[in-house]
Amino acid sequence: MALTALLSVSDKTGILEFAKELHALGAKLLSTGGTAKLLADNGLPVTEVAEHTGFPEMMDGRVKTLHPTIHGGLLARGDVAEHVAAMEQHGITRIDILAVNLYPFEATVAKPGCTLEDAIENIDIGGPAMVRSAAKNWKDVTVLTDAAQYAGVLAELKTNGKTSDTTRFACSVAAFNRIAQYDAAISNYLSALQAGGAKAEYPAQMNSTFVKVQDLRYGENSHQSAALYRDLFPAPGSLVTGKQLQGKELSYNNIADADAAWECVKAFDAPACVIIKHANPCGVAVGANPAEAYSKAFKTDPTSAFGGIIAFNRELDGVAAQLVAKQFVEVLMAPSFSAEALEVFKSKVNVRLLQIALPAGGSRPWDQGRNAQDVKRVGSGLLVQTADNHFLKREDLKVVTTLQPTAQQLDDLMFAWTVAQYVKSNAIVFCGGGMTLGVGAGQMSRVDSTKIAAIKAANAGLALQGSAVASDAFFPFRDGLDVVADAGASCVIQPGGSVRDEEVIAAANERGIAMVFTGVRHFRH
Ligand code: 93A
Repeated sequence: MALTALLSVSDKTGILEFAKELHALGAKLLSTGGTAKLLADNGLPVTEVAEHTGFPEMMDGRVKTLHPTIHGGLLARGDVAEHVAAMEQHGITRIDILAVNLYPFEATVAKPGCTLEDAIENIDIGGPAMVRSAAKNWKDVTVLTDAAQYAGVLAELKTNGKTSDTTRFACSVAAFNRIAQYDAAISNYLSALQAGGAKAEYPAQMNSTFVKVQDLRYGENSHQSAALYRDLFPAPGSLVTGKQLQGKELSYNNIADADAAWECVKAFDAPACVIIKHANPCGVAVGANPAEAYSKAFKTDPTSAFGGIIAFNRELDGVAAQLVAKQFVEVLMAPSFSAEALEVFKSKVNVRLLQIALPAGGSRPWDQGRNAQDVKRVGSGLLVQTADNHFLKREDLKVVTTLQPTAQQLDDLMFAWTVAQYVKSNAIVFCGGGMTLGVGAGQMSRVDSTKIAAIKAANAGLALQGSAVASDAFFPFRDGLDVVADAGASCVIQPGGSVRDEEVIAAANERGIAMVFTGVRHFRH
């Protein structure tokens, strides 16, 4: 029996070609006003929904497809005699294929100056209703909500005359995902408006739809249950786009640490290696190749590196793999692994190898592969903010001391600042020669972070004499500056902006330190 396809799309991309192919397969085409016109103008035989239902489109198109002839055709089960009888009795034709994309609500409200009236008129009612009917009845109906699905469905129809259960179910899931996303956009827009208006330049409304990736064995601790969710449309280069090549199942803490490692390593142009323990970098370095970067990163804190999570922004080659294999590693991440590297870890079956493609254009296009928003749960609420995607350029630096930093010092300062962005506050990061020398993280006092960084450097046998130091936020008093000077720093990078900046600058001048201000801070809690 010939198929019936209902096509009703706002975005007409690819629909004409799709309709032509369906027609060639003998399908009967039904369509709403604008879509029907496009098909008819291109010589395709198409029946308007209004003609099919015997009911005109009305109320500015608000009522087009909301009719039992349409919904009966989408919802009737082929395997229930009563449904089939009802179709016959009421002259309802089964609709086998439904292609719908919705009124462009998201694009409309994203336009500057969009009025409430514009937004309301772009809330699609009939489209989602049809999509829901078809998606519910996925055993009988193939529902397409994205032009990217057209080709695959056509190929199946050509080969088998019908789509497979697997395809129809996948289409149904995609359809419900799209509706959830669409409804969330409407609800968020209207709620933000009610809450006093959304600031257009501050896109921090929650607008993500999440889908479950997997249950995890447990959460941060074994008495907590946990699961991983991902954005419906994950950013290229983000953690959840990764593929695990081998090893034990990733745990909750593995995933959290892997994310910290991946975000940090992506921030470097040169071959880099980041070692993470408990969400903080305990070694970061750049080098001529992954092996050199790893050797340097490991030197920062060999004790903490034990059982660490290690990320590279270059293919992990055999040489680097041999070095890494000498230590206990939980998770190893890279954009790719050479055959030799895979061979090295083949026998270490517990080591989790995670392959994640870098965003197109390499590691640095900052806006790629990063979250637009950060979300934190608070008692019965959510804190939402735009993510800390500020990346410093050299020309943004302001030298505030009499002593100017040398070119080498500037390199070290930029490196230290990049690392500090990924260290929990209060963050103090001593660096030199493209590697971390001492990292002080997560202390309630900046002075204590500094002392800890110095102790760790001493434990690792690393000298801080002549080092560059980054502080994620300003020094409120000169004591912090004195402590970094005592530790051996020769130059400092910090945001500035304290009421006592003058006192801190004077201290730097007195101690013979070159200091630059960034004008931005990187609290990370
Ligand atoms: O205004 S609606 O909510 N009422 C409807 O009954 C209805 N049926 C389909 N919007 C409705 N649609 C939508 O019209 C579809 O979701 C699609 O986005 C659009 C296609 O209209 P046209 O074919 O006239 O361009």
